[in-house]
Amino acid sequence: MGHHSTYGDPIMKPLKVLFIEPPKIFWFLMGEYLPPPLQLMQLAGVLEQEQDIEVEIVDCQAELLDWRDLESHIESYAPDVVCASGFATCNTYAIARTMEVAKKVGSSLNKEIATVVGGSHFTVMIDESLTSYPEIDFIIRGEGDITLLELCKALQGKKSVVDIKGISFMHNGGIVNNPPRPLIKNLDELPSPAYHLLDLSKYHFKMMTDKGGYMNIEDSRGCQHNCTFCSQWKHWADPTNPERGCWRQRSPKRIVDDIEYVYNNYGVEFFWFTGDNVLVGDRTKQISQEILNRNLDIDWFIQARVDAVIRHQDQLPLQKS
Ligand code: B12
Repeated sequence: MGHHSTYGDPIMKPLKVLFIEPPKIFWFLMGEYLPPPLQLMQLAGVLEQEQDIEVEIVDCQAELLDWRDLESHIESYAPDVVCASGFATCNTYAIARTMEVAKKVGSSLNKEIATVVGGSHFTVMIDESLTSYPEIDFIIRGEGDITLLELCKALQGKKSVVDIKGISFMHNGGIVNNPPRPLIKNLDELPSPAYHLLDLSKYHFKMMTDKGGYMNIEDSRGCQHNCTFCSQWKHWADPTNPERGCWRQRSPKRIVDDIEYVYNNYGVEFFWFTGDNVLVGDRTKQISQEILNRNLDIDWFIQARVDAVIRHQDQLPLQKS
């Protein structure tokens, strides 16, 4: 693959970033399913807006690639940066192994690949992760969109890593935790996920629906509650008030714009909302209305606290229709 870019400074080679969903052990609990790696598509959507960054995603699950295939893929794409998501703890070893492979390939090309991880697991397990897995160069804590973009700029030599809020890394044998990054105020300002970087016809969730395809849709980040058993509100808490939940939403219009785009362009008919407590106010009513107005024949799945379901039971028939 060439390095040619039609944009930007023709002399400067674009930074090549490879997002990897590693080979995983099949998780039987949810029946036959293959989930789309939304976090990678979301982060890629932000990076691909930059003219001097080139982005690719490889989903080893969807493409049926084993570790050896992944190694050849990294070798042939020859990225400068490799990223993977530790959104669930059960994937940690697979992520560490991915970074180990990337470092191995990097050295064979006589060039070291920078390895970056993020997600809810790594955000809370910084010390253990950086000391147990020296193949991980950077952990991005919490909200990753802008932090990863800034880290890429630093790797291009346009910024210093010291100034990047929300990252942790090893330096001179010690762990450096840069200050936390303030949250994005308006989630509608983020670009849509880079859907076109994956073959969306591969994803499905048979146990949930007879409808075709499967896509995760971000409707909100965080939660207004502080349940003692849950890690999610902490993951998305405002760093200036870390002991309280913080809930930010995308507008119903933006959410349904993404649904409509994926439905029209890829024929996907099943959508899993990523929010932890989706039933708040009359928001789901507005989302249902948008879906009905646009004649989208889809199934959508939401998660909500039981008290919210009882409080908003009047909205349920509209969601079903
Ligand atoms: C959709 C979803 C699923 C889907 C699909 C997941 C997928 N992509 O494959 C399904 C239903 C398949 C699923 C399965 C499971 N899930 Co789940 N899931 C979610 C849910 C609701 C949304 C995830 C999402 O897409 N969010 C939107 C994205 C954009 O947010 P994000 O992942 O946090 O990413 C942002 C940052 O964290 C960060 N970031 C994340 N990764 C990276 C990587 C890099 C390089 C960088 C820079 C930044 C970065 O930047 C992103 C943008 O800001 C979350 C809860 C939640 N609200 O997030 C639980 C959640 C991730 N799931 C969880 C769990 C436990 C599971 C299961 C183990 C459940 C089970 N017992 O079977 C399985 C694991 C399956 C597997 N083997 O991977 C836990 C993980 C907790 C933990 N520490 O382990 C969560 C947090 C729920 C919870 N409340 O506890 N899940």
